[in-house]
Amino acid sequence: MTRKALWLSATSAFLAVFTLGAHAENRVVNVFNWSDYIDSSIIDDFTKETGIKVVYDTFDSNEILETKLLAGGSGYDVVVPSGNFLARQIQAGVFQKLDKSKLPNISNMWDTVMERTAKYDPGNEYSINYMWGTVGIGYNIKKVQAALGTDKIDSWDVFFNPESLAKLKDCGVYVLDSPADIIPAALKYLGLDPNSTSPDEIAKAEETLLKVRPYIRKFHSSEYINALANGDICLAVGWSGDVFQGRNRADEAKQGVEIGYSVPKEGAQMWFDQMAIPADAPHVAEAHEFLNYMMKPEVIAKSSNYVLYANGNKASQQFIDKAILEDPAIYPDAATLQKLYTVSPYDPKTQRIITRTWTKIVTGQ
Ligand code: N2P
Repeated sequence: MTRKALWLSATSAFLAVFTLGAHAENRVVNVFNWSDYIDSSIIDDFTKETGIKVVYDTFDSNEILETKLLAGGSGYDVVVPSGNFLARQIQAGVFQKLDKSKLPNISNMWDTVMERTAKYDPGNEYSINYMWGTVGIGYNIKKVQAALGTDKIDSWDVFFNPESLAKLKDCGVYVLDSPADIIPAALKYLGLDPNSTSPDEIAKAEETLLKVRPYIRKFHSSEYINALANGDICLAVGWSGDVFQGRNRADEAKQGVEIGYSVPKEGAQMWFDQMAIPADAPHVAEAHEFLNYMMKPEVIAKSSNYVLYANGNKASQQFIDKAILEDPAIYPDAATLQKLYTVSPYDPKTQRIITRTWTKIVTGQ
C-alpha cells in the first residue's frame, strides 16, 4: 500500500467510526401524544436504555392532530389518534404499515382489545393500542350536592336537562371541545343511535346541546383536570382518566375538594387511542424501538398507574395497581361494559354537518 492509500484508508476508517458514533448519539424520535398521558420518567428511561432522544409534543384534540397529518411533513415519528380518526387516516394513506418483526413485545398485547381496535385498523396492521377509556361526567361531589341536593350522578340527565344544568351554571361547567365525543353522547341521551348520520337526528342533538349551552362556561379538552382539582368548576364532561387525575390532584392539594366520575346509565363512549407511524416519518427505526419499548409490561403499567387509563397490554396487568385494575370505571366489569358503545368514523358528508353543528354549539348561535 502506498503511503497515500494507507492514509486514505485510515481516514475513511476514522470517518466511518466517527459517523457511526455521531449517528448513535443523534438518534431521535419525535413523538406527538395527548397531554397528561404519560409518566415522564418513561421517556427518560427510554433514552437511558436506547440512547434515543425523545422530542415529545402534546395535543388535546384529534382534529388538531388530523390537520397536521393530512398536511404531511409533520416531522412526527409516532402519533396517537383515537380509533375513529385513525380509521379514516389509514384510508387517506397517512400511515405506514408496522414492521412487526421489529416489535417482538407485541406478544404482550391483549386479544380482547385488539379485536375491538381491528374495527378501526383491520388486522391491527398500522397501530398499537396505547390507552383506552370512556367519556363521562366528572364532578365536584360537595358542590353538586349543594346545588342539586344529591351527589349521586348516574345519568346524562344532569348535563343534558337544562333545568338541572342551570343549577350548576354558577359553580361552573366545562365540556370537551370534541364534537365526536359530545354529539354521540347527546344522541345516546335522546335514545338515538350515537353513530347516527341522519341530518335530522344530528339536528336533534344540536337542539339539545343549544338548550344547555347558556350554562356551559367553557369548551376545552384538557383544562378541566386542574379546574376540577382546584374547585373552580363543579362539572366536566370529560375523559375518564383525566377526571381521575383531577381527583388525585385534588387529594394531594388537601383543600377538601372531592371529585367523582360517572359512567352514565344511558351509555357512554368507549374509545381507543392508537400509536401509529406516519408514512413520511423521518425516524422509522427509532419509532419502532419506541413502540416496542412502550409494549414492555412494566413500562406501560407504569403509564397506566400514572394516567389512570386502562391499556391494551395484557401482560402489564400484573404490574398495575390493584385499585386501578379493580376499578370498573377504569377496567370495566361486565356490567359496565354493557353500558359502553363505540363510535365509527364520520363519512365526509356527515363530518361537514358535524363540524358546522359544532361551531353553532360552541358559539351558541
Ligand atoms: C389524555 C386524554 C386522551 C383521551 N389526556 C382522548 N382520546
